Order: sequence, then C-alpha cells, then structure tokens
Amino acid sequence: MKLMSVPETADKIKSMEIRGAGRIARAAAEALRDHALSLKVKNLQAFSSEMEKAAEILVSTRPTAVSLPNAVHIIMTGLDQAKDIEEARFRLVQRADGFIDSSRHAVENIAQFGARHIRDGDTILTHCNSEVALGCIIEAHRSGKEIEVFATEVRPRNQGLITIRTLNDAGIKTNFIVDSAVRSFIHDVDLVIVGADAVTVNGAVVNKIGTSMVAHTAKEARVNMIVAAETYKFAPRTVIGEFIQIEERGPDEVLPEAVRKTLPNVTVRNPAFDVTPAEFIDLIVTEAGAIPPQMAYIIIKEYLGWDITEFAQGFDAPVGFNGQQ
Ligand code: RUB
Repeated sequence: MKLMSVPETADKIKSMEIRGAGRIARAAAEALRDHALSLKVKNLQAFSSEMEKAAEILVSTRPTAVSLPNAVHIIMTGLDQAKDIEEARFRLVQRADGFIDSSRHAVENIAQFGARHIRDGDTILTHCNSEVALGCIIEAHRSGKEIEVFATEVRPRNQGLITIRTLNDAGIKTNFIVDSAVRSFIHDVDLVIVGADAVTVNGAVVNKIGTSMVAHTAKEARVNMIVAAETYKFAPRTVIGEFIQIEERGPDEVLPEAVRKTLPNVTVRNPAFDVTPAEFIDLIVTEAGAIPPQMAYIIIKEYLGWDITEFAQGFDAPVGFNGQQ
C-alpha cells in the first residue's frame, strides 16, 4: 500500500476527495502515523516540532469536523513525555493505530445500536452521506427488516449520489429526491437518520447544510430524528463556550464563474454545514450507547475524558480516546 504524505492527505481532505467526518479523522491518523514512521530528525525536540507542523496542516484543512482536531489531539498526546525519538515514534504510531481501530469499531457498534431503533416496515429519510447513518440503515436491512429509504440529492456537492449507490448496492429500496422535496415526502417517512460533523455540549448537532431544515420539517410532522455520531465527534471546547466554525466553501461549487461574471450584483454564499438545536433531535446514537442530546456533556466528560477543570490547566491536558491516559 502506498503511503500518503501529510500534504497529499491535506489536499485530498480540502478538495473533499476524502470526506465525511469519520473518514477525515482516520485519514489524518494514517497521515500522522506514516509521517512519524518516515521522519528522519536528529533529536526529540525536532521530532515533536515536525509532528506539530504536520498536525497543524491537517487540522487546518476543514474547520467544522471536530473529529479531526479530536483525533489529532488523541494521537499527539504524550509526545513530550517520551525519553527519545524512538519512544515518541512508537507511542504516536500506537495511538494512531489505536484511534483507527476504535473508530472502525465505533462505526460497527453504532450500526448495531442504531438498527435497533428502526422497525420492520419503516421508511427512513437520510440527508448527505454518513457512513454511520448508512451503517444503521444497512444493518436493519441485513437483519431482515423490510425498509425503504428517501435520500436527498445534497446540493451543491451531490453527496446523495454516493448514498444512493451504497443503498442500491445493499439491495435497499431507495427514493432519490431533491433537497427541497423533503417536506413533500415527510408524511411518507417514519424516521430520519443523519450523521454529524460535531455535537456541542448542549446537544446541538452540526451536519451537512440542510440538516436543520430536514429536522425542522420532521419535528413539524412529528417524525423522530436520530443522529448517529461516534464519541470523537463531540466537541470538548464547546464546554467553555467556543462555537463550532461553519466552513464556507468557494462559490464555484454553486455557480460557475462564467455565470457569476454576468451577475455583478449577486454574491454566492456556500456554507457547508448548519446547526440543528437539541430540541429537534430525539436521540444521538454513539458507540457508548444511545443518549438524548441533552446528555452530550456526559459523553464529553465521562467518555472522551475531558472535564471543564482541564481547561483551566490548558487544553493540552494528557487525556486520550475513551478517557485512556
Ligand atoms: C459530510 C457530512 C456527514 C458527516 C458524518 O459532509 O455532513 O453527514 O460528516 O459523516 P462533507 P460520517 O461531505 O462536506 O464532508 O458519518 O461518514 O462520519
């Protein structure tokens, strides 16, 4: 297998060749691990500083997916405690591999937990392309439940096309609709399942633009909404009131330059994500179990191992994935 360099991985994340919060985090973990393995430097200080630079490059690629800084933080933790380069390298590789394994297990466990909330005969609506949300749907189908799916197109990047291909290949009956048709079909839907790029301490979910409109429509129609999210998508810094930055992407994704040139008074706005408040969400399914969104702090504190007191000592307190030191 060809190793991908840090700049290569960063470019692929920026251009969305690698996309989806979980995949982004695992790709960053792989890039950091491969970088650590190939790094030839004279001393531990140089090793740490090169790794910090690589981490910064990766974290700056996409600002919204909290899985990315969370993964990088987990992997970089403890470097300063190593006694030499080889120990630092070993620890980092172990942490990166540990993160990738835990992430894959989390995706599998969420599929199992989430599928339990899907009943035989249910019609499910999903928005964007989330491997964990799709995992729940596919697992419900695999376990013999007869289900049908509505999948949105997801303008402007059409992630819905990836979703319908996956559902089609799994043999699941699927309806493909444009984003603006959600309200027209919501009465045919029993359950909405989406993924998340970030979950804040107060249970708000940041996900693909349009998710909050879907959630609003579901609430109005009294259709339950489930969010499938690994614990590393919960955002520790929201505990101290920090906001999740919503990525705004370039106008070309929405309208070609040739057309924009003819419209001098028009500005294209292209936020990639939006925020769905906790009161629109019935359940967040994590690998630690399903929780009401209002319990997000418990995941941040008990499961991720972050505590508000740690912020007083600085953000770099040595805590790791699943609270392991
Ligand atoms: C992807 C998106 C997905 C979440 C969760 O946005 O909003 O719903 O990232 O995905 P983009 P997953 O296409 O802009 O990356 O469950 O696969 O981590």
